[in-house]
Amino acid sequence: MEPPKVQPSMHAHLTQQELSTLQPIIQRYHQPMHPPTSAATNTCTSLMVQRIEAPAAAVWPIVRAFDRPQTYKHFIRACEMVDGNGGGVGSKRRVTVVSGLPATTSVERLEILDDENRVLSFRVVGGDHRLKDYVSVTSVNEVISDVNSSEVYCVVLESYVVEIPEGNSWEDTRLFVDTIVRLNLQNLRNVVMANSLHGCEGLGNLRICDH
Ligand code: A8S
Repeated sequence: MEPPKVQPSMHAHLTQQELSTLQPIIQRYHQPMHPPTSAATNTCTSLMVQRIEAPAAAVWPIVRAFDRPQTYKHFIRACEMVDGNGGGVGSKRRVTVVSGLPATTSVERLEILDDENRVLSFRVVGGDHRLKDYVSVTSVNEVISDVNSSEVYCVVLESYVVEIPEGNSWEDTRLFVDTIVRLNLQNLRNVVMANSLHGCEGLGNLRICDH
């Protein structure tokens, strides 16, 4: 089965207002998802969209913290830096995933950390799992509300390219990875919402308090 092209289905989920803001970012960071090589037939790509009712200043610090993915990523139990401190391209981290997955660890290299456009990208370079050559790009985009122009919210985009593991189909791979990414992005929204509720930043701990 021919993999569907990313663009039309994705655009269907975005409003005109969002699209005009996001177009340059999509073209620059989320578009080169179909590498023009023969290997392309063996890769799976996708793009996920998550809206968060908060300004980028509340979302980007969480996403950009390459050394602390467990703040919002669902299946990550621990993270240690194995090269650099996460502040620049080339830093590497080793994440340990929770049990029950077909994986234990993943070694990941920071490929893009762009504070101006709020874009982070990493590549899987090792570890014990089945997602070879996984590369993702996450961008945090602030959009002006078309209901009330003094309000802003975020559209977080996450695209990925991954090699289809031997013995798996394109559909299996896409379902597996889309599910992980969707959960991560939903959790990111929950963390941002919990932070704004408690007037604190970057912690992501939901605490019960009486004020
Ligand atoms: C991310 C995205 C993904 C992480 C996958 C897709 C992973 O950490 C998990 C299970 C695996 O089988 C592969 O942004 C791997 O982290 C949760 C260990 C890489």
